[in-house]
Amino acid sequence: MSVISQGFQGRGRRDDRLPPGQYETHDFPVLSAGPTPYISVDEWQFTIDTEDGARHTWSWQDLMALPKSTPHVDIHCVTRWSKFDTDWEGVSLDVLLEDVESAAEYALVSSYGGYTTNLPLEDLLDGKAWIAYAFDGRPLAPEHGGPARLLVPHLYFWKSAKWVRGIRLLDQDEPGFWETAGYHNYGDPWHEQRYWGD
Ligand SMILES: Nc1nc2c(c(=O)[nH]1)N[C@H]1C(S)=C(S)[C@@H](COP(=O)(O)O)O[C@H]1N2
Ligand SMILES: [Mo]
Repeated sequence: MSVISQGFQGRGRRDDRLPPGQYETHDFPVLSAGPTPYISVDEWQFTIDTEDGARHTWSWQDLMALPKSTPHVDIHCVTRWSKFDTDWEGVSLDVLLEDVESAAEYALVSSYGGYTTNLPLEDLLDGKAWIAYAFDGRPLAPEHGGPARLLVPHLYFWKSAKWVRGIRLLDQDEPGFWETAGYHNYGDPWHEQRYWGD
């Protein structure tokens, strides 16, 4: 089988779309490490801080004024469920990072409520990640991360921080909440990178 078919969404046999050790579910399970924070769109803010200390801030209105994307993707949770053909609406990180000057290689994403997760900056670029605010044509429910969450479907779903509030761009990698607790630092579902040492 060619490598190309793996990431190819919406085509091919379903087996080809299921990463190793995963099963398909039609539910949308809720996985949260703590209570759901309720953030109104009036108080919601999203910031990107660069390694030089520059801060870029977007209000909800700012976010809504940006060009939107409608990613159609499969998602994979490290607890082994995968969900095919999920439909989202959001703003690509390419758009948000367009005017951000940075030579950083790493990103540390943080959420309202205190959750954090880390990934290489390049995994947020080139159409691979979004700030998503709608699911299935409706505003994103609070338990799924509303008003807005990170969506980075090519990595295990713990990287898709719910209730996202900001991203710090860093010269040096800094592990987030689950990464510190023993989850894999990168988390590629196709290589079954679940825990340290995988
Ligand atoms: N802020 C925050 N984001 C989070 C989590 C969390 O506990 N807090 N859990 C992660 C995990 S482990 C998964 S599998 C997905 C679950 O998203 P869902 O509840 O919408 O299915 O959110 C991820 N993002
Ligand atoms: Mo998860």
